[in-house]
Amino acid sequence: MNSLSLESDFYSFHLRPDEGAWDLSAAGGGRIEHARLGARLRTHRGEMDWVGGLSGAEAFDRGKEPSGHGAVRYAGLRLSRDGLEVVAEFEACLERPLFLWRLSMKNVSDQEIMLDSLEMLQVGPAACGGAASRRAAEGEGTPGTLRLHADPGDISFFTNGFQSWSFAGALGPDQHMPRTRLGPILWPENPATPVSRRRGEFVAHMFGVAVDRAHRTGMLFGFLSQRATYGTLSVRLDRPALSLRMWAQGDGVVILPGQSLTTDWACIQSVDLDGPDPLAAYMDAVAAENGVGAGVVSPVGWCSWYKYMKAVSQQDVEMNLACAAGLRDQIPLSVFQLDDGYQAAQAEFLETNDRFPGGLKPLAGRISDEGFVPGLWMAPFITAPKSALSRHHPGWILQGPRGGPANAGSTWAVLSRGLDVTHPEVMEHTRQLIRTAVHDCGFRYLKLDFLYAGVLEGRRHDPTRTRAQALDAILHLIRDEAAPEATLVGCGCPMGSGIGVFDAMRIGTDVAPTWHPRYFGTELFFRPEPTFPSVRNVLRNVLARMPLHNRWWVNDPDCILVRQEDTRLTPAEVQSLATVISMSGGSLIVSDDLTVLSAERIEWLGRLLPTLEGRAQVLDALETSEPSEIVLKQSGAAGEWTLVARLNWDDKPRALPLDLVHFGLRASPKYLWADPWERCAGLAIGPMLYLPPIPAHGVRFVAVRPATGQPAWMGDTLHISQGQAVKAWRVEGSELHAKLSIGRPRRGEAWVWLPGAPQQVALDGKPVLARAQGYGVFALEIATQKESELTIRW
Ligand code: 9PG
Repeated sequence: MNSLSLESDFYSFHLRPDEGAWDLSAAGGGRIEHARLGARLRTHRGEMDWVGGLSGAEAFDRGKEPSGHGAVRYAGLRLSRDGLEVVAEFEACLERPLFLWRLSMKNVSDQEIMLDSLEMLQVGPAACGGAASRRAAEGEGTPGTLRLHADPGDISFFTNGFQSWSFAGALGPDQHMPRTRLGPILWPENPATPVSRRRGEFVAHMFGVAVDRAHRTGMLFGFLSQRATYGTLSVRLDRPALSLRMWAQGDGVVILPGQSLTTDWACIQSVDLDGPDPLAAYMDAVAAENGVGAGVVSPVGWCSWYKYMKAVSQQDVEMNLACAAGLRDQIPLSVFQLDDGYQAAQAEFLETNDRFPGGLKPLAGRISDEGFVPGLWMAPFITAPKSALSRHHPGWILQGPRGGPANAGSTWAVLSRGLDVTHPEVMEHTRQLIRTAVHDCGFRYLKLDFLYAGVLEGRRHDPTRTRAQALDAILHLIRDEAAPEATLVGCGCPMGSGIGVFDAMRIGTDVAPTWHPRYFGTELFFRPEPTFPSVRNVLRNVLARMPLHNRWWVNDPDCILVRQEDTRLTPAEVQSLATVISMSGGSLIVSDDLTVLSAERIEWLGRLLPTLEGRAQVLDALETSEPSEIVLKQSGAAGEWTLVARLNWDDKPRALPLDLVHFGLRASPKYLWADPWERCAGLAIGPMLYLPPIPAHGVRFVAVRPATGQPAWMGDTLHISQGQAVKAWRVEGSELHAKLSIGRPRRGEAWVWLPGAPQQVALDGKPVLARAQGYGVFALEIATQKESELTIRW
């Protein structure tokens, strides 16, 4: 057979088995030529790589068939040789712009085979590390080419980081892959992935997107799941052709005679950079592939960590609990979560220290009695060298590849250890931990942290399981034990392993009361750290990983800090954090001492509740690591409007006009806008909105709608949505009747546009002062009840 082809409206794919090379052209303009497959394997006798050749393979073609991703055209090849059976399968989705493939290796010999990597795609001169480059170096065949456009323009690459805290964002050819300067002291990223120090050379985990900024097009390369192996990409941004290697990490696992390993599906998706939701096809396919259910509503609550850290006491929790109960009408929180610091000793998550004399179960009871959901932090897969667990169960500690315990990073000033999560006793121990916390103590919200410690490189009790399989098994055990009623939040978690397991997932590093990273009073050394606690690093990841929200899980952006003292954050920085967290639609967890919050900051927090539905679009997320253009459409009784935010990442104020058509508004001669942080509103002529300069690290956040000459609700300080408080809106002649409610009483300012000067404005029958702002805009001071009636006559 000399070629195998698959066609869809989106792709045309040709594989030449004899050369072991394939081509793919996308209707979007992207083109891959002469890409290679391969595998790196060993036996105890030496290497036995497969360099992708498939000559003599038996073809099997099931034609067109249904799949979890709509109808597909399917074809595959099977080849047996040298004790190995290789299966390569390909699927062109007919209803969505996805092309899928996977590889399977079966050991048909009588000896153990060790798998180092499965090479899904190698193209370009620098598809480093793989069999193809070695083969190319030996003069065999061409290295292949990858082009996003016939006439390549300005290129960037979006990289997804390995775990919750890892960097995510777009980088250009002149940039370096962000990396820590703290070496092995910091928690490891995917320890099996080499990171280049060259400019324009990047790695990505699970997925990455190569983008041609000039031609507004791109291609996503990724894996639909991470259940079999961790899937990794490395890329070099050269023009005109890029180099890309996409591989499944085999971790050196043993494939026993008769056993096989099949990769997760690899995937290509064409990307229209100016489309409304450029990565939607991939993001939805991942959710479907991992069986993600209906999902939970975004958790709203309080967490002890960013105020009290390890010194937290029962009294701190109880004081905040009483305060939260008292403030319920202003800030209706639901979850009350105790973080790290309560434990009697390292890795003993059910025994409390003397700052918690009452113990965990009574505390959960108190929280419940006050009407909140009790939440607890635990880090089940990490421990300290001297912990009781390490001493009593040395066999539970994961051994590194070169002997000695594997390093889980220097957390809390000790070189911590990871557990061997394939060990049956570790699994049973974990099951007991979850059972006790949820079913015995009554914690219905668990934040499970430092989960990467379960996938360190090392020699496992079960050598036939990849790191991805090991984590997958224990996370599903946790999910099953916790039962569906408990909300599970992943943290420090390899991202792909959490899909279909966690209700919410931390998608960035820790927040801190500082914009730039800072440690021991110094910013100098720590400022460039890409994953060190700081608002800057949090915002970057929240914006980069926005498309995951409400598909894979609820995004947890990490806590919001609104405190006015004991912080280095300026009011503008707090507003940036509040605006981005809020527009993300993800979890909203405050981590301040509620008893000392000023009235102003309580009012700010109150605006954010309930959380916004949907997910914002970040227009420049695939083009820069400091994205600054955020849009979230709204509709309701008040009509249709758009929330637009523009961030200023600079250390000094900047005037940044907003081009409303660029932000997705329809062209209109006039627009109405309202800026609730600045408490002002107005009418703009033409689509360019010129507002005062944005402070350093601040945000310009406006609600905008085309002006139609009809009475309009423009925005308010009642709720961040700028209009969801309006439950009914009826205009009769020169009278307006509106129902206002956010489910609780609230005081604030609102802006309306009226066709004439108001003769009478009343809320629940009481007169309201309307201040003219010019051009038909009026500001109203209002205090709504749980439900209120606004009438205006002009
Ligand atoms: C509790 C915290 C909070 C926080 C988590 C996680 O490398 N380190 O020393 C290190 C310490 C803390 C940390 C991450 C790394 O933060 O993200 O929300 O729960 O643990 O210890």
